[in-house]
Amino acid sequence: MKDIDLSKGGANHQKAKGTDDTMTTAQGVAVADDQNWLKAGARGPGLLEDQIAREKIFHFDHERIPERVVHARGYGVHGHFELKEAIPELSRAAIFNETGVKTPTFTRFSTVAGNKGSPDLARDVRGFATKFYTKEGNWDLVGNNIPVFFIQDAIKFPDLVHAAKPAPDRGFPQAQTAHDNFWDFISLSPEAMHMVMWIMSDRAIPRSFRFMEGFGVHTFRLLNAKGESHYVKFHWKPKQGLQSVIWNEALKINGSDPDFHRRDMWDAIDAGDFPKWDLGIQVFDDNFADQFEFDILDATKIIPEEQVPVRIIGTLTLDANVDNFFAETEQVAFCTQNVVPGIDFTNDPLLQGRNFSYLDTQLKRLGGPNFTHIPINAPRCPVRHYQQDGHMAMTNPKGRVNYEPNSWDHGEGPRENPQAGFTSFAEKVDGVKQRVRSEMFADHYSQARQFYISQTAVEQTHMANALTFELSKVERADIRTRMVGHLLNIDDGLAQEVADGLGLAELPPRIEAAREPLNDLPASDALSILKNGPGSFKGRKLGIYIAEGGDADMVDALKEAAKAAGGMVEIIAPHIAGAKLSNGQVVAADQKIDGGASVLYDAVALVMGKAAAENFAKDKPSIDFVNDAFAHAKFIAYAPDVRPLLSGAGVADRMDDGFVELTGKNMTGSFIDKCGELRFWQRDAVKQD
Ligand code: HDE
Repeated sequence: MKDIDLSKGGANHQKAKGTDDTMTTAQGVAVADDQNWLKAGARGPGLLEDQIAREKIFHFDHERIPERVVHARGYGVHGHFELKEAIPELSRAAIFNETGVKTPTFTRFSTVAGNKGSPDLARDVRGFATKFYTKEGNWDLVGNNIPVFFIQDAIKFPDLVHAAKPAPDRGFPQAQTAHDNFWDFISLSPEAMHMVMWIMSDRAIPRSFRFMEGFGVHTFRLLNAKGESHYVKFHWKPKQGLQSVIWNEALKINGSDPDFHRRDMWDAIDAGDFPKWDLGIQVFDDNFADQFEFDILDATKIIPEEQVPVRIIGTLTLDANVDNFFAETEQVAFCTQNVVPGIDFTNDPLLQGRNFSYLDTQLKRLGGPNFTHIPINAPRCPVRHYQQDGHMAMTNPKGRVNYEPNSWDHGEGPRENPQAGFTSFAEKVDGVKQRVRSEMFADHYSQARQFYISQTAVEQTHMANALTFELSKVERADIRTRMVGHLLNIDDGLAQEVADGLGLAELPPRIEAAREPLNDLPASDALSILKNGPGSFKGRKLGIYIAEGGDADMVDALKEAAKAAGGMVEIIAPHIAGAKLSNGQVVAADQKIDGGASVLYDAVALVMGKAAAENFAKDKPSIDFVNDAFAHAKFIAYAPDVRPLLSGAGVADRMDDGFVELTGKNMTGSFIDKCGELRFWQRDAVKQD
């Protein structure tokens, strides 16, 4: 048979040059041919004997582990935590006492409802879980970007998650709550109403993981060296400021770049723009707990920052992307039960259930009890015990002894240490064994209302729109009206707006509240995103749409101004090869116009020659680019020659102060300054009929 050279036509079967680059099997045996299964003749059947091919296929077949039952879609990054202020009076944990020490961390951000491959901009809670590899063992702070939760007792979690996830018969909808089952469950669970306000707010569609807060949610305890306890709530405050997108934008981002959040994080870290969060603590005692309006064990309630200020004690910096997504992000195993001496649990019934669930889930996902041997989960401090064996054991002890007490190791093996060891708070507990919830948990509306009245008018409008959108996807009218009945306990105006949005002829009856809501809780500025924006363009992205004949100096000036403000720039052009500008130079593009939708940028600039602008005035992707930027209240800078495109997009006679005409290079600085406000909200607030 003729020997055909397969390397022709692109096939590149490069041969090893020496032993170092020789491919081997998993058993270390050198591979001679990685292209062809062993066959009986060139056109004959494959032979079962081919141990090399079978090993390769066998391993491939087992590449997947079960995805997380919730929070499947996630993105992990390495970093470190540095304590700024020691708190020995509150906690004996080393991580809270050694200032200046950099404790390594791994943080995984996630959505909750969607599968592993679902889009990043689903309306959803975001997980914010951090593993601190402290010198006293691993501490996992497994929180969310919303400080409250849907339910009060862990026994309801499977119902909540079943209702939110795809219906069991049809297997959809994916990664969204806009469907009957979710709102059916919610409308029958008044305890969810506070959380509902948060997920219907723009908190559930963050612009980036970098621009959102994090919360430990539950009340935990801090224990000092004397064993004294203080209650604590943990907060992550992003140094980057808060920012979210608009719902219509989220829908389009999911199509334009379903990996928007993970790409954003990867790019920022890759560019050396390391995101940082301050760790804050709200600390209080039994006296406060006794006089607080709600039960501090109830995870559907916050403690307003005005009542207990957040004290900043340290900073988390995320500074390294993973080397391998599977090994790190997929295999990381967070457990709420992972605490170190000096941190302890409370009787929050949600936290208590979680302490069971996470360990159990890791056993299923990682296949055995030795998941702490996987590098991403392994503590970075000495580990000494007599646990042994099991699937994939990597660190079995040497020698004869595997129990204690024993007479073999002369007292040198691992032994308990009452001083250094973990001790629980000596809380007095007594009670009647029963399935109940504390009566104090029964107020479901007061803080929902407090959240709503703390928002700006723009944010309130977004909430009403979100509720209307979601409930309009609900087929059953009784579920829709039941939800409006709940809203009447929160805010009459909101209920009316949603009822109007749904086209209800009249308001339904108010749902009877288990406990009369308090209508006088004051507004809290900390609850609004817009009141906590960054005031700068740092870490944000400008999209410059260029085309033939555009002013080259202007493009450079825009780039410089954005970079000077700490922002990033992408060039969009009619072709990926770029566009020839006024100086005859071709500037390469990062995106072709139909792949670089304006939803991917925080602000946009348009720089092209007149002929090009006239040409693209009829081009659908170009029109969408302008229209979306306009509709999403973005700041838009344009060279005077670009007016024909603005006319073609129908915005030329609707230009407002969110537009900046680039009449000279000096305009670029003031444009980027404006962009620091992130959006021109006056445009968004205009109600369209
Ligand atoms: Fe989770 N949750 N959860 N959860 N959760 C999981 O653990 C669970 C809850 C949170 O990036 C699972 O490893 C129960 C609240 C995050 O890997 C599972 C209850 C909060 C992550 C589980 C809750 C969270 C999870 C699935 C009700 C915010 C992702 C995979 C009592 C404070 C961690 C896994 C990561 C993951 C159970 C409620 C946050 C099944 C039973 C409240 C950030 O164990």
